[in-house]
Amino acid sequence: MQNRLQRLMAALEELGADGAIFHAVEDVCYYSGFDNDSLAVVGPKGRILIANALYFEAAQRAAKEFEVRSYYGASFASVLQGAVKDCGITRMAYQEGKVFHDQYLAMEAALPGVSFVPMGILGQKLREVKDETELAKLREACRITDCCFWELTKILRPGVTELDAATELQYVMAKKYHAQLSFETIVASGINGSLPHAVPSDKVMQEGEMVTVDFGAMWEGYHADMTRTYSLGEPSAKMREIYDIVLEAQLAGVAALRPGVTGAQADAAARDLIASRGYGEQFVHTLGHGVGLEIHERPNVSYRAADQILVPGNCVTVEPGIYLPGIGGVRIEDTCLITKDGCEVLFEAPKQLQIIG
Ligand SMILES: [Mn+2]
Repeated sequence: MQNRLQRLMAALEELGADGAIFHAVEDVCYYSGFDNDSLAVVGPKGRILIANALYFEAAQRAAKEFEVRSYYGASFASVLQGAVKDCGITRMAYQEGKVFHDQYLAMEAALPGVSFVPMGILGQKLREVKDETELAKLREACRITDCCFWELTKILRPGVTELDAATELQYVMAKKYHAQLSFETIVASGINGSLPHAVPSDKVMQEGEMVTVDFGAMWEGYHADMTRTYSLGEPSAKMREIYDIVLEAQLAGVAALRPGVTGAQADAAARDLIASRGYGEQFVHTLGHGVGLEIHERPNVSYRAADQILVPGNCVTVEPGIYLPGIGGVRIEDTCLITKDGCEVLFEAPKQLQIIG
């Protein structure tokens, strides 16, 4: 935490601020260790967590580097005033993308004499490179997700609904692995596979269909993100064709990941391959995204990210897909860590087509 707070203070100085207030729970957690309803105020003279009274003691236990104050029995404005003053802040960076307009107006009214500096992407940028503590949690999230890949080979069956499969996976993840879901599981079978972010339905999975499952475990606040497409029995020739192309593109994307490469270059490695096989228009999203305390965070691995240079310690997904309305879809996704000279895929689950039954 000390190291994170030092990097923050240096970045704030560059921004022209002498302190900051964090509203986003991921950032509050990153600097304080506490991951619930609270605001983190950090300045040259102190660090104060303003917590809802319901979480006062929990915040004290978790946030060892912060003084915790509750606003129980006092006005929020007066507690905020006191905290900003005691932290010695006169030019306060704030998360303009995370604050509701009424919260901003209340801050402004409570803090006359304090100038407000929009933080931009500074908050997220400081979380782009994962430290060892974070990597241990990410690895555990990925290990559990790997186990769930095998659980899915038992859960997915012709005759089972998408919703039942998603519910079963969620139960196993909680009961057997004591993990939370990274996000709502996607189970998309047959023609539903053409919806990249399908919501599991009461559609019954059929023999001969492919099923795309996008899922992940969350461990101590850190998210894993995996997608595999399974086949219930022998797939059609068309689905087999697109599976093979997506797999080839996914491997090309992973192979492109190394320090110095831009998000756009990594994206192009997979996208160009899919386009060369005639399915460029059917790969409708970016190659991947950063993962960590948020399921989607920086760095971006996207055709739009020509200025995003990957460095060791970045943790990103590689997830090309092909989506054919009325036929189906395939997506294959790994969570990867950028290393000194390449990348490490944090999953061991196979990517060859798993034919179930
Ligand atoms: Mn993803």
